[in-house]
Amino acid sequence: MITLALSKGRIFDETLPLLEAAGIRIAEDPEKSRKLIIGTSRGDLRVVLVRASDVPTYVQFGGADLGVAGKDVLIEHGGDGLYQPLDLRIAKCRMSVAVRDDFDYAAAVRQGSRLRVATKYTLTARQHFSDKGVHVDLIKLYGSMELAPLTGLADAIVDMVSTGATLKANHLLEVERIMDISARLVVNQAALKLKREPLRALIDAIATALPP
Ligand code: PRT
Ligand code: MG
Repeated sequence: MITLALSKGRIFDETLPLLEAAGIRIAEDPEKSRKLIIGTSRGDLRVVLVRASDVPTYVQFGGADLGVAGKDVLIEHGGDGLYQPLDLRIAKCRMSVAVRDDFDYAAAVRQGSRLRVATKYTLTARQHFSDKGVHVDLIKLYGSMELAPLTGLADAIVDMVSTGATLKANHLLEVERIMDISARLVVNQAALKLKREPLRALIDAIATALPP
């Protein structure tokens, strides 16, 4: 049996067409069912539904043989024990720095001010500001980063931006793009040895299903 870890929402929705192109159909709609383990049209493949940030952990420790996770999540996880054979080029967005539209970020950086930055992505944020030589106090949040500058919790946030609509609706401005983000296929390295044939075949089928 091969176990594939996916998270509900955009990762599931955007992985589905790739699986279908590889000839694999998923037995149930996770938004309608409460099941956490779902079968597929292939008897030897099942899907487990986990939190997006838990996908690398499931794959690392063998709770799943492979999974789909955003580059943002993989950087914060560290990638230990994970083989990353494919950039699936799905769930695309960018990781950016944003501030209130009335905050002069350039001036604050020029003056060498110490900035308070709220984010879920503390490793990436620390690296980014250290590369720029900007001193920051990081505040770890787990959701709704956009609220932090509006309430005075932070001067800036590091978060994912896709259309920019969320920033705009909250009077925030994207002031720096840190990196482009997309979702990757991650595979447990031990499973790749033990289940070499079926895993290789599945990885190849997904690779072939990727749009050019
Ligand atoms: O929701 P949960 O806490 O369980 O986990 P999650 O938020 O990490 O999961 P999910 O499903 O929201 O995101 C899974 C992955 O999708 C992320 O790890 C990213 O790699 C990728 N992705 C792609 C995004 C976005 N686009 C995105 N737009 N993740 C989050 N967003 C959020 C962003 O944080 C912001 O709040 O959408 C908002 C901005 O969107 P726009 O379109 O208004 O700019
Ligand atoms: Mg989310």
